[in-house]
Amino acid sequence: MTTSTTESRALDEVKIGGLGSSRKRVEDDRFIRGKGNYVDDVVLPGMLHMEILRSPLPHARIKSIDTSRAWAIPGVHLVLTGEMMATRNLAWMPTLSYDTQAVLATDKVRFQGQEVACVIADDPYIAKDACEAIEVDYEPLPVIVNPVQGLAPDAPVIRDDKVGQADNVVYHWEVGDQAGTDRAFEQADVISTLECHYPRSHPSPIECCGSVADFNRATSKLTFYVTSQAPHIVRAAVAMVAELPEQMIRVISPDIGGGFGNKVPIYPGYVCSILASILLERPVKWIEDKTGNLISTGFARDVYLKGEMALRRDGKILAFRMHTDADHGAFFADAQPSKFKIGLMHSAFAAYDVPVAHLTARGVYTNKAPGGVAYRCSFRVTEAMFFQERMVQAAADDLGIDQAEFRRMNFVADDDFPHRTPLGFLTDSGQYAKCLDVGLQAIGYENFKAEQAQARQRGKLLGLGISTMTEPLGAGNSREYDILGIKMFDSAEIKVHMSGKAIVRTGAKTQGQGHETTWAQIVAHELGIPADDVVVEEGDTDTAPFGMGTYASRSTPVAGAAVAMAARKIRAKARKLAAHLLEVSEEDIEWELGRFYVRSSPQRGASIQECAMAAYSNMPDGMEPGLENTSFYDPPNLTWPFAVYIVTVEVDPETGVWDVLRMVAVDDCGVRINPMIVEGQIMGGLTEAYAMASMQFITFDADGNCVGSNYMDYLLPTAWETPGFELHSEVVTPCPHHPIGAKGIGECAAVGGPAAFVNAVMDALGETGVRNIDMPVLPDRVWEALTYRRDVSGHPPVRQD
Ligand code: MCN
Ligand code: CUM
Repeated sequence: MTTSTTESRALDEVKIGGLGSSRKRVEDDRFIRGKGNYVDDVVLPGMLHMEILRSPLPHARIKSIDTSRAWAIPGVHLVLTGEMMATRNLAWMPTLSYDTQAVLATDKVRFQGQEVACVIADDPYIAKDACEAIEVDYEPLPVIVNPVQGLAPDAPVIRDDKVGQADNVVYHWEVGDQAGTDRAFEQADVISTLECHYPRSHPSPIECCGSVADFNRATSKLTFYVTSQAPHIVRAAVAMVAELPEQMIRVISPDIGGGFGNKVPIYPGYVCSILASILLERPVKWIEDKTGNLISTGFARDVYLKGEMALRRDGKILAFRMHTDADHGAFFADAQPSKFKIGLMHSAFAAYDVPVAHLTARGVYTNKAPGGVAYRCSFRVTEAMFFQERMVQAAADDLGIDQAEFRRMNFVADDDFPHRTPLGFLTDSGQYAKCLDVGLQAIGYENFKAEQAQARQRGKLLGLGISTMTEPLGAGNSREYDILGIKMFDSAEIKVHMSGKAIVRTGAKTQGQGHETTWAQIVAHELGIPADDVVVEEGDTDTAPFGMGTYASRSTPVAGAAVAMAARKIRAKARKLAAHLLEVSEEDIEWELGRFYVRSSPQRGASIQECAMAAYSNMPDGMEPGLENTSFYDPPNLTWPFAVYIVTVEVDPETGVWDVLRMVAVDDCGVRINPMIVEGQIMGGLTEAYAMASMQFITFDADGNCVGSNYMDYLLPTAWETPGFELHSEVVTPCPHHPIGAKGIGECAAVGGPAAFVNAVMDALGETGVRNIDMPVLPDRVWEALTYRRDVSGHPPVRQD
């Protein structure tokens, strides 16, 4: 190829797989061939298998545990009980929220499915049989399945193990300006109210949780394979709980078959497999079964939301107040920033320009599995956005103002960033009204309103629901965000080999999000090394730099930023190497993608690959050899993506069945590294949103039995049930503080989606006076609402006898 001296020789970024390239996911090569390497694929010589005995009762005192029959079964190597764990100070462990959690129950069981004993045997079947041979004598206690029962004055104290715990309250928390909010309510023309329940939901990844612990007595080293979204946190926790020196613990998260938040907490099974391996000096594998996963691992939501909005007649929002009661189950085991007890619930209404607000929150212990925070949510933002958009719709209806118009007039304006929200966040950027306009245009808003009116005359119920969301993604900054005191930041390391190929490692851990593809794209963008020449590795604490892991869509905002920053350090060194190769001073060097050149004669240049070779073979005097660097990135702020989701539905008033007619999604996550992966994230999130809104829940009967511990009761939508989604990507507001302008996207659709579906059904029910149907909006609930013209609550039932 001949080029004139003035013509740029920069590489074509999309062709080398840089930003904006819809590069195919490199990890899929092994996944679609069935060649992934999951925890259950790890097989070590002499490995034993562990199974867990779980409590059938939700609340009971343990009178005795007889393990003699289990020990007698051939092939059984060890039976662990709480009593044995206690001799090593391991019957309880600290949670990631400064609470404690039973590893194996000693005094009481506190939820159905709680871990009571473990058997380690030659194979999982022997271990399971031996679990059934353990005899536990339980004395049943009264059961609490919701916060109302938990807060009753005569309620039994679930956490009687905690010194000074006289009731079932986990915490009281508040934020905002109560007096100012009260004054604003006095000025209101109209006050709108809403109460609803965001039900428990469950991430249900294809792969359950599991671990293989391999303690080697000869080296004193523990190698721990685990399904964790945050392997470095696991290493720290194991060091703390098992009192092993941190340098002797190697945590490896291999391929992960979906996480969705389920794989953030530390589970008793992990701890038991480690202790068993130490005691037996053999590798011990624990793989949770589906029911074990559904019944006992990190749930999400289960929060009661109540709020009021002070409104001026012309539609201006003057203030809001909100109260939430969160059902935390028996242990406060959420992983979340320690300063904020109810996660980032106070992000509610962050997209709206509201002068003053007040939020109170209370956490309550119940006889349910610990949970609250996981499932595609940046720390309870899902509940915050759901309530926000349900409330906004109710307020628009109360005022008789068009729902789209009401949103538009109250949005934070494009030129009003950074914007301080009344509950203390600083949102960074956005074009909210533009996103809304794109969505309304796409759905054909004006036409729909006419169709809806005509349909009503024919007795058909059409509804249109709008939901917006802005989500704080990318914790920290470290000033405000920590988990157990460990500041939230992340890291990346890049090593460029002499041939100009590279390896990137980060402290994040992909579970299906495609980091192996996208981190290489950031390197391609920053250095001009083709993405195919860059391999990405995550999840091994012996090789990866420290990081807080992948959840709350923090990887792109934090670890991704670290990749860009590390690449820039590499480029700075490569520039010196280029100056040396070209025999000019560094000041005379310019950069274009993939190449340095001499400013005065652009045809004289050195490619990044030539610089890499020079780092190993021809460096200037006094320069350290090699081309590697690490960056620790402490973000200045969270990134704030924005989205508008619009759904149209048709409700059959005879049966309550509703069908989605169309769904339009407008997501603005700043610069898209890989547009195809971003679309995949949005479609996956919308599918989960549809599932939560329409069919999915895990509830408990009045006796505390978990309903939904199998896939007959807990429904996952297939491609057959899932509606089609129309995605729009034309609105791009680059994040002003992120090195490549990207914002997180991993959870947006699951966060903002549910309210769009519910709002659509509520809109269809229009003139019935029904204000709320709790999720899942099952046909019988819709029928009940229509037939009896009343709200339908999804609260778990309470025993009447
Ligand atoms: N991306 C991009 N451009 C952007 C933003 C993101 O190309 N502007 C890409 C990223 O590089 C990454 C993916 O999109 O490959 C998601 O990035 P990000 O938003 O940073 O989210 P995380 O990587 O931190 O993933 C976490 C998020 C969470 S918290 C849950 S829960 C969830 C989700 O991701 N779990 C998932 N999506 C999931 N997708 C799959 N397949 N499996 C899970 O378990
Ligand atoms: Cu809250 S689920 Mo994701 O943050 O792993």
